[in-house]
Amino acid sequence: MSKPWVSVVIGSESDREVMKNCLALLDEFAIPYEVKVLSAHRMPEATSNYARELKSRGIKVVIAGAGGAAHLPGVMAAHTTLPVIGVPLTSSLQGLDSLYSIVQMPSGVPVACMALGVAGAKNAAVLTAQILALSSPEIEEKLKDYKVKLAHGSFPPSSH
Ligand code: RP5
Repeated sequence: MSKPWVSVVIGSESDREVMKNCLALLDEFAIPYEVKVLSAHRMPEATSNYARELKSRGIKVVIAGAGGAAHLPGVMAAHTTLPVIGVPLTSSLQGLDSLYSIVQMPSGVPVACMALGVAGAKNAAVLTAQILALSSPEIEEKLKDYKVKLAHGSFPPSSH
């Protein structure tokens, strides 16, 4: 297996089911990734240590999915200069708590906030591919194929 380019961090095992939609698309784009379960509040030191080391390990993009107060993407962004894509997951308050936590990052520490749930999980993979395609003609080709498949209904653009 090649060295991962993408870190997919989830706040709990309970987030994995929805985030599988993200992993499936990363596989489709042949983007090497690793998945880590890290809670920013239950495992604060492990989370910050992991975030700090990502760049030196060759990771290029971070995807962080979390529910509830959903501070995980923001904590990752606090500890790295890599782009962080946040996926708000529904665990309470219909996911509005997660959405607001991720989208409303204070000035200076951005997180690219996706849609809630499955649509956001998928879009996180597509946005990651678009970032990586800037320096990878292979991924650019796969993105073009993906858009053709989308147009033909092979990947129905589900919103949930
Ligand atoms: C967050 O709290 C996780 O991202 C998850 O979405 C939510 C619930 O976590 P568990 O109580 O299922 O571990 O930290």
